[in-house]
Amino acid sequence: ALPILWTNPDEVAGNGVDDDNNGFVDDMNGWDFRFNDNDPSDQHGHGTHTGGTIGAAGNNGVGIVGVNWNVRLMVIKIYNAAGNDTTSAMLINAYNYVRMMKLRGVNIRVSNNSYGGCQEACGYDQATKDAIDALGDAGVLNVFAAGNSGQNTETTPFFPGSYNSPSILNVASSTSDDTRSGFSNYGTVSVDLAAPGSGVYSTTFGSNSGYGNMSGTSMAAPHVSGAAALLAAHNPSLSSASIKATLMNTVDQLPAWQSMVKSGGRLNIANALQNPTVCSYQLSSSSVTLPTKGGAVHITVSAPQNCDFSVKSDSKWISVLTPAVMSGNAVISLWVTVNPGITRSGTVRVNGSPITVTQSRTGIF
Ligand SMILES: [Ca+2]
Ligand SMILES: [Ca+2]
Ligand SMILES: [Ca+2]
Repeated sequence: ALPILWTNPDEVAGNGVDDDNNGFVDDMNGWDFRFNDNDPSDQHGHGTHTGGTIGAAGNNGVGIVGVNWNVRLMVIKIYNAAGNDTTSAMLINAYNYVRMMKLRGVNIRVSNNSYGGCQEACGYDQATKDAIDALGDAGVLNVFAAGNSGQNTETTPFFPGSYNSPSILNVASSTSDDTRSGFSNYGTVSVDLAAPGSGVYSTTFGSNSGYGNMSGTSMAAPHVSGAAALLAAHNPSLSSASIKATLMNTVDQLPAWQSMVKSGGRLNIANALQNPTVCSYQLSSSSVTLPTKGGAVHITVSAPQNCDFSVKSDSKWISVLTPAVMSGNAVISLWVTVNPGITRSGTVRVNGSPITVTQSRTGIF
């Protein structure tokens, strides 16, 4: 049956008043960021199909069931009836709305993002990435479709899925034979795992009782989103990093996927429910002191496999030499500039936790 929509508990429908004072009038089920109105109803069909895969209602003898058949879906519309004509600004507004609602207490655990490429995300866009990162920092796991160009995204990125963000889980499409769908993008760094995306049967647009097949990484991503929502319901204390790591660490390892995606395999939800990975990040040191001449600092991070974390410097004089996003056991390298003046201290944040870096003029020149 059709998915069950999330309903805004603090909004009164149709009274023309922004009852919950969140800046959006009568946002009962989400928002339409393409046409900027409170009716995000699908006019195309793509959203209805992916929504059904995530959460078509079950245990009622009607049609299909979603991966999580008790989930509630907040509907965010970003396309017109032809399934295009959106902009990065509309995407950013959508991410910001979801983040705001999460911070206001709505139990949003996962965003499903079955879209990408031109025109809304043609190339690398820092503002778009920052908005996704901010949504991730608020505690939302962002599941993306890896794209349908049949290309290696390490050499031909497909955004937003290809952004290097701890909160992004980027999904390729597999066939019923567990091989790569011919259209599916792949990449051993930027694509995380595979899920079924060829000939997926789900809810169709325009009827409350219609079902049909569609193919694409857009159909693979919602299998992973549904699995993430199921995992979050089964074990609410799992962080989004833990859910991401769990889904990657419990795939069925398959020869066809070994050199195609980071995890080397295809989603296995039963395995994920039974074998959670709980991400924690142990630092070899939480404070370091350097002499005036500065130099390199190396910090070891111990973390379970596929537990991703960001490394950010709060201070201009401390640069991060290693990548801004790392995973599992890793060594972070920092560079501290020469300081001829007074003693100073700054911070570098690993998964949000501070490392204090102090540079003292009493040190060795
Ligand atoms: Ca409102
Ligand atoms: Ca209202
Ligand atoms: Ca509308």
